[in-house]
Amino acid sequence: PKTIYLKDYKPFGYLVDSVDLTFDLSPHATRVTSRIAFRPNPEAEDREFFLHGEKLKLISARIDGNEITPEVTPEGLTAEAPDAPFVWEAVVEIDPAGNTALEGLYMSNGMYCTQCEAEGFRKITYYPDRPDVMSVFTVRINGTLPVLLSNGNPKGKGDGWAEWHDPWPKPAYLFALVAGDLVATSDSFETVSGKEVALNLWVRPGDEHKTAFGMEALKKSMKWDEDTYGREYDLKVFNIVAVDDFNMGAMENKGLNIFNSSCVLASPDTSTDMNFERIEAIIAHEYFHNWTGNRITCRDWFQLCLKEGLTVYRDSQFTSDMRSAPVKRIHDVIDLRARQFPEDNGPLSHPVRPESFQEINNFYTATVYEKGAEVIGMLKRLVGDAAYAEALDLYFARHDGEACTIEDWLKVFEDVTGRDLSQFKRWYAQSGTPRLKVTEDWADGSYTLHFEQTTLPTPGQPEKLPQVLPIAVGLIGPNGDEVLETKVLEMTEAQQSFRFDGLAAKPVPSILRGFSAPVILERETSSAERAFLLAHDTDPFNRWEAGRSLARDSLLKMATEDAAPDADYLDGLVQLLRDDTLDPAYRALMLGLPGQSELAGALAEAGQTPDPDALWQAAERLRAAQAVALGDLMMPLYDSCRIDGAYAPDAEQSGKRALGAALLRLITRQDDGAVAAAQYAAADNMTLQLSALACLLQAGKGHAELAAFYDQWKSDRLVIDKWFMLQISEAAPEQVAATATALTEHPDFNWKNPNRFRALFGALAGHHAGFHAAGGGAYRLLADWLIRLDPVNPQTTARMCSAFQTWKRYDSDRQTLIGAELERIAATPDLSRDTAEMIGRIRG
Ligand code: B3K
Ligand code: ZN
Repeated sequence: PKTIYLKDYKPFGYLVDSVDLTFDLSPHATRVTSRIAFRPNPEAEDREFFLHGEKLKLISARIDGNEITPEVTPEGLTAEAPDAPFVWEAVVEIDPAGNTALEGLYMSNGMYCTQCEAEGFRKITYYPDRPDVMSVFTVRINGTLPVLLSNGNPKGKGDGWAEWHDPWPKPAYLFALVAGDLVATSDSFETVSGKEVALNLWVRPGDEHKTAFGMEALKKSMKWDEDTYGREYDLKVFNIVAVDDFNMGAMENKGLNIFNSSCVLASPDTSTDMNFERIEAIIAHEYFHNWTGNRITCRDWFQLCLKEGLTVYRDSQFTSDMRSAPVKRIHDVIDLRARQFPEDNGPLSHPVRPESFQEINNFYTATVYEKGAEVIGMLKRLVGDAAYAEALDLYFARHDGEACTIEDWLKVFEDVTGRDLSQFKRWYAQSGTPRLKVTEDWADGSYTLHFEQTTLPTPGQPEKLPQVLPIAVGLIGPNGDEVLETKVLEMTEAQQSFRFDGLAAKPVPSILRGFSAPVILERETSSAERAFLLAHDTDPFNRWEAGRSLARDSLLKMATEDAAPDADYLDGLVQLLRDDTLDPAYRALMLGLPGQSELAGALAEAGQTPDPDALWQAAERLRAAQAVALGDLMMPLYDSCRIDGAYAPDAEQSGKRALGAALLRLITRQDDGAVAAAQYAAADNMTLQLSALACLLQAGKGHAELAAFYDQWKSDRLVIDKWFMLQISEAAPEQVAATATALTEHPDFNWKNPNRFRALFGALAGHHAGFHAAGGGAYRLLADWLIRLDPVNPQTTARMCSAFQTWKRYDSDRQTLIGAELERIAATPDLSRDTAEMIGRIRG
C-alpha cells in the first residue's frame, strides 16, 4: 500500500465550477450520471486530469460532449483534458445493496444512505475526491421511495423524484444522499437575523417517539453558536437522519447530517442519562461543523484536526454551558486518559497533525480529536478569552469558503495577539504525552516550583523538543485558605522555575488546575498532602484529581505490594460524600476509581509489568473498603438520590442518578443485591433499570432480570446492544471470554451491524482483567472475528484492532499470545489496507 505524505501536497490541476448529479436508484444497479464543469487551476503547475474512482462500473465518459475512453485503474481514471474550461460527463453503475463496508452509497434496512468522509465519494462517481476541491452541487434523485434527500435546499420534487441545490461550495466528502421510507419530526428555528429554518429529524416508522430530545438539542446548538461564536445557519432547511448501520457516530454533511441511530435516538425508557448527554453533544458537534469544517474546511486530510479539534473543543464548551462545567471537564480528562494517553504512548502514537498515512480513516483518533481539542484549550488559556474571540472572528472572516491548514489557523492568533506561535506549533507536530516533573523549594517566605518536561521517543520521532505548557497553579495556605488564586505559568523551556514571594508559611501547591495542559504530572507528595487538597482545593478539577491520585496510588500499592487501602483516601472520601453542598454528580465522580487499563499504563510507565489479575483484585478490595468506610452513610445517601416527579435527562437529575448508581454498586457488595433488585423492579427509566441490572450481574445474580430485560426489549436494537455489552462488562474476569463466545452464537448477534459488533467486542476489550485473562482466549476470539469482519467492513475492523495497542506493556506470556494473534491477522490473505496498516503499526 502507498504511503501519502503531507510534504507532497500539490493543488489539483483544475477547479470545479459546478457539479450536477443524477441518481437512478436501484439496490444492485444504481446509475449515477455526473456533469461537472472544470477549468484550469491557475495556482497549479501540474495539469494531469486524474479522477478518483473505486468500485465503479464506467458506462460512458464524455468531455465537452465527445465520448472518450479514459485509462481506468482500481483507484481512478486518467483522461486527456483540455487546458481550458470543459464539461465532464460520466455515467457509472454502483451496487449500494452489496456495499457492506458502509462507505459511499449503501443500504441499511431498505434505506439508501451515504458516508463520504474521508474518501467515500470516489465510490459514488469519478471525481477529484479531495477536500481542497470545493464546488456547488445540484442533485436529482429518481427513485420510488417516499423520502429523497440531499444537501442544501429543496429545488423541486414530484412523484418518484426530488431535486436539491446546495449553494455553498463544498468538498465532496460533505456530499450526502438519503432515500427511504422515513418519517420526520419537524420544527423550525428563527436565526438571529430573522431567517426561518425548517428542521427535520428523519427516522424509520416506529422510532418517532425517540426524536424529541434530539430536536431540542439541535435548537439549543443553533442558538448557542449564534450567541457564543456569532455563527448563523445558512440554509433554509436542516435535516438529520438516523441510520442503524453506520461506522461511527455521525456525519456533518452539509444541511443533511446523518447519524448512527445510537447517537440521536433517545427516550427515557430506552436511553440512559449518559446516552442523553452524549447525544446532545454529538448533535451539537455535527451542527457546529457547519462553520468549523464545512464553511471553512481542510486543505488536505493531514489538517483533519483543524476541523475536528476545534469542533470537539466547541462541543465541550457547549456541554459545559448546558450542564456543569467542572463535571464536563472531569469527564473529558477521564476520557482523555482512557483513550488518548494509551494511543500517544504506544505504537499508534502520531502527532495531532500526522505527517503520513496509508488509510486516512485510521486517523480519526483520540489524538486528532481530543488532544486536538486540548491544544485549542491551551491556546485559549495562553492568549485569554478576549483574544480567542477576536482570533475566531478573524478566522471566520478571513477564511470563509476556503480549505485551510493549521498554519492558517495559528496565523489568525499571531495576527490578533502579536505572539510568535512557532514553538506552540510543536503541539501539532510532536507526538507523545509530555511528562511534567515538579519539585519545590521553600525558604524565607519564598516558594519556588521547579518544572522539568520530557517526552519519550515515539514512532518516527526519537528526539523531542520542549513544548509550551500553560500550567495553571494556585497556592493554599496551611489553614486551607487560598493564598494565590489561579495563575497561568507559561513554561517554554525544558526546565523552568517559578518563584512566589512574600508568603507567611509554606503553601500547598495546586498544580495543573483544570488540567490546563494534557501532560502526565509527576510529583512526589504524601497522601496527607493530597488529602489536604481533596479537602481544601478551590479548583474543582484539582480537588477531584487529588482524590483520584490518592485512589490511583493506593490501588497501585495494593496491586504490587499487597498494601492495605489508603486510610487518608478513605477518610477524605467519606468527608466529601457527607458534604451536601457538593453537586451529586461531582460526588459520584469522587467515588469512581481509575480504570484498570489506566492503572496498567501507570505501572508500565514506571517500568513495571502490570498484572491484570492483581489490578482487578486491588480494585475489588478498594471498593469493598469504600463500602465499609462509608458504612451507614450509604443507604440514606442512596435514598436521597431518589427523584420524585417526572424523569428529565438534565444535569441535576442525572447527577443524582449517577451518585445513586455509584452507591448501589457498593451497597450490592453488602446486601446480596436486595436493594438493586428492588431498584430494578421499580425502575421506570433505562438509567435506573440498567444500573440495577449491572449491579446484580456484577454480584453474580440477576439471571431472571437479565432474561426479563431481553424479553422486554428484544425489538429495540439499541437496548439489545446494551444487553450484549452489559453481560460481558459485568462478568467476572475468568468468565469474560466464555460469555463473549456464547453471545457470538446468539441469534441476535448480527455481526455485520457495527453497533452490535462493537457492543460485544468493545465490551470484551474494555474488560481489562477479562481480556487479559490467562490462556489468551479473549485475544483469540477477537482476532477470529476481526479476520471475519475485515472483508465485510474494513473500517470497523481496523478501528477495533486498537484493542491490542497496549500489548507491549504486559508479561512475555501475554505478549507471545497477542503477538501470535497479530501475526495471524497480518497473514490473512487480502487483508484490507485499513487493517493492514493498523496491525503493521501495532506490531511495530
Ligand atoms: N467527521 C465525521 C467523522 C468521519 C469519519 C470518517 N472515517 C464525524 C465527526 O467528526 O463529526
Ligand atoms: Zn467532527
